[in-house]
Amino acid sequence: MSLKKAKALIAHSERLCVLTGAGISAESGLKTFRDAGGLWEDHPVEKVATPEGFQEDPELVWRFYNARRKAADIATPNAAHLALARLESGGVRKHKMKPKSGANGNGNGLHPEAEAPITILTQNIDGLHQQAGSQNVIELHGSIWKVRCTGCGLITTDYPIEVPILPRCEECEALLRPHVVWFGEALEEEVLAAAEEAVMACDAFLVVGTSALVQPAASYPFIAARRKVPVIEVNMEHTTVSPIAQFTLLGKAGEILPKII
Ligand code: BV8
Ligand code: ZN
Repeated sequence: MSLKKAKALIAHSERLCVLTGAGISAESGLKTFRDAGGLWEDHPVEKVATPEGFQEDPELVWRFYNARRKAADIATPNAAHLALARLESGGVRKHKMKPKSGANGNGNGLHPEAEAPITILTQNIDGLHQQAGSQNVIELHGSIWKVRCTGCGLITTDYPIEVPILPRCEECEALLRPHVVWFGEALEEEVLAAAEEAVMACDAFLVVGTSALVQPAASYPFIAARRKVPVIEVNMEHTTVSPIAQFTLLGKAGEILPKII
């Protein structure tokens, strides 16, 4: 029953906002953070995903991110990523996406069309949504494929899968770091603004594969619910979002999303 209702809600939404987390990439073979054996358990968070950790041991951090770059390089989009890309391309719905203007080449749709039928806010840094063909993707926490100079801020995307350790900037010799948002670091202003615009403009909100523990991403479904926008959750378990969701569809995203899209 809720599958049918969820499907109808999505089919009739004019502007769907989708928040995705590590769970949507699990069926692509990428480990999630918190499930048993998740990534964090191999490394304490403060050692590999904080600026202090990088300061203390940049080699350990680069080894951690190189391992994830290798895993992300092997991974391919799964049925859940592909279903969201199909939804956006209008393959399954009446509206056609207006030709996108302004989205910058690196797939971070930072100037989403306000009336875009779908905006994906992803906490993932693996790039699988873009690889699946989704255009309107906002990478809340950056991208594993981008490397940023700690000195001059130069961002490059053409490093080999395994970044030579320790990488230094060709321009200013400073140390390079993954262009991702670590704990205790602020998300980029324009990312926050674009995300908030999408959450405030949506008329339906889909949450897929996230434990919804990390702020500010976890706040978005709650903001939508406060706007009386229906929230649909797809997860293997109940989360903090479940009490405010119209439905929590329990199961694998790769099986459920193709059914409701
Ligand atoms: C900020 C990028 C402020 C890097 C990530 C106390 C102390 C210190 C900080 C805080 C604190 N309280 C709050 C904070 C803020 C902190 C925070 O929220 N901490 C939490 C842990 C309490 N947030 C921050 O620090 C953020 N910045 O607040 O800045 C500020 C303002 C101004 C100036 C300075 C600072 C920045 C947070 C970003 C951190 N970076 N990632 C990288 O990836 O390496 S977070 C990282 O973890 C992910 O991006 C993601 O956000 C999170 C993992 O969560 P999930 O994606 O949900 O994955 P998880 O494993 O948890 O869950 C998987 C789910 O999928 C499960 O529910 C599972 O059931 C489900 N699932 C599994 N398989 C499937 C499935 N579902 C469907 N199908 C399947 N097949
Ligand atoms: Zn530099």
